[in-house]
Amino acid sequence: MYPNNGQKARAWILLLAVCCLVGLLILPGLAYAQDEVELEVGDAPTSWNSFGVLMTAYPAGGPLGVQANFPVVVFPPLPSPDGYGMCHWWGPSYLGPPAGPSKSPEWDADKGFDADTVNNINPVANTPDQDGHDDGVVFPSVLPDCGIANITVRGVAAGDYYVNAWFDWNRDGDWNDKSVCGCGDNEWAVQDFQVPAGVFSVSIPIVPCHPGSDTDPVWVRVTLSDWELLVLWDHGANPEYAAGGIPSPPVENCLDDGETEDYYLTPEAPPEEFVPEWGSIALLSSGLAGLVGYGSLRHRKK
Ligand SMILES: [Ca+2]
Ligand SMILES: [Ca+2]
Ligand SMILES: [Ca+2]
Ligand SMILES: [Ca+2]
Repeated sequence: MYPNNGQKARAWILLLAVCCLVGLLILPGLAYAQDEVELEVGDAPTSWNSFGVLMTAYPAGGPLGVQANFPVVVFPPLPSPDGYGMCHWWGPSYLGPPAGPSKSPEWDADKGFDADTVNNINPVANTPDQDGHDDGVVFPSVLPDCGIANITVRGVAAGDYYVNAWFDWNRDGDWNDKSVCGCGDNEWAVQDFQVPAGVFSVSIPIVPCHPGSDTDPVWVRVTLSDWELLVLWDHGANPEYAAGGIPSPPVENCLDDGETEDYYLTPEAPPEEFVPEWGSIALLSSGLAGLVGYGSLRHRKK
């Protein structure tokens, strides 16, 4: 015996009511659970934010020059081309001086709870770089183009942990580019540099690259975690990790423990080297020749 139209309609209404009830019960629970999460995330600018407005990478804070596309926001409506914002589950390890506290929790980069009282970035005001405790990395004042520079990274690790770092060498607002100057590091410049358990301070060599000027500002991300990103990257299966982001779904892929610090660096110009010009060399040569000639004349007169 087949149900008539009236019975079918009632069945559909009942199914709809059950779905609504389940939704009403589950969704607030999920939202509550998400809002309760305490993470540690970065504070570089990104146009892939919760407000759908463009942010500026260079110059930081605008006016709009180079658009920022860094993976920063953990729960954006649309992920960046390099995935979701790098994030860490809360834990005891951090970048910074051992006395601490050297990191602060937040729910996301641009909305919700933040222990610093301001969010890490304010997309509407085009203001990045507001996370507290960016205190774990010392950069040299000069980053020599295609030379070697050493960054000092200090912190506290609950075991054998790893430091990763990205530099936006070509200044295009992301950290996903390969070798830019043909002289060494790609933008994933430090890959799983292992640091010892406990209080650590390490010097890590990098090869900087400046396609424009040596003093062009550059956004840098430095991350500490017990996860090896080369393993997570998995030969390119998860390219987001190579570009400072994480794949979807975001929270499940957040790194355990550790911290991410984002920096807006403005390197100083390298000291000028003395390189004599050809005109000076010719003048010096003729002067020396004249002296030699005068000396030989005097010698013959004696
Ligand atoms: Ca820190
Ligand atoms: Ca920062
Ligand atoms: Ca914060
Ligand atoms: Ca780049």
